[in-house]
Amino acid sequence: MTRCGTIVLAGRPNVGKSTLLNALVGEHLAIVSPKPQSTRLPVIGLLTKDDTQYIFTDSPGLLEPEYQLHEVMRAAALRAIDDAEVIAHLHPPLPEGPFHYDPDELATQPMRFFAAEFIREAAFEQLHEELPYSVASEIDEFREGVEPVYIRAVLYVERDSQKGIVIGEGGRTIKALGAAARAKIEALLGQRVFLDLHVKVLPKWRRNEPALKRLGYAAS
Ligand SMILES: Nc1nc2c(ncn2[C@@H]2O[C@H](COP(=O)(O)OP(=O)(O)O)[C@@H](O)[C@H]2O)c(=O)[nH]1
Ligand SMILES: [Mg+2]
Repeated sequence: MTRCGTIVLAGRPNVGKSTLLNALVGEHLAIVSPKPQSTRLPVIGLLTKDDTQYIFTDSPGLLEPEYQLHEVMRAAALRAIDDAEVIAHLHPPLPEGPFHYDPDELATQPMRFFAAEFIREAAFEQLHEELPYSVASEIDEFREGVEPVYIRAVLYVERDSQKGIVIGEGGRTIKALGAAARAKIEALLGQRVFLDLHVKVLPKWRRNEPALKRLGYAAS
């Protein structure tokens, strides 16, 4: 059995589509230029490896047409995109400029955010069906400079019946969930944590705009 498919190389002018086509087939087929709009018609390069045949299609850059030739180039590019099984969308290189963050930094959001997220991650691991989707978490207090770090958090559910399930028999479920969340927070923080986790009902918070806002899910 053999496999065969078309991969179109698409994107804005001058992002290196033709250069990539040539590199993929190992031959200079498509013209390359530092000046944009050098490719006017699709150029097909074939690569057959074992039982697989790749039909690479170089395409004119997607631009706002200014004259008739541009219209033809754009139409040819769109047709090639339409015909392909795979679209390789080439982007311009991410912009030149100074780093925004210290090279040693790993994340940009505060520890409180990750603490709340890891409580939800534990909920996704340990609760089932609709329940993880009804869970939200909020950090009420995050006290650093103490050993262990003290975190008081609330795990919200939408209904009383859900609260019962999350707490579990004799508090077993919330205890296991809290222990898992604490381990995740400790791993990122690199410090021991006391996680004081409470379960509360915030009725239908998923459909309630003020509640969504308060939980940090504001649309804007
Ligand atoms: N620095 C750098 N230049 C590239 C790369 N790929 C293409 N170029 C250059 O970018 C310019 C435009 O390349 P071209 O393949 O004609 O782009 P196309 O318009 O998307 O087909 C040419 O001067 C290439 O030599 C790359 O990976 N790195
Ligand atoms: Mg080109």
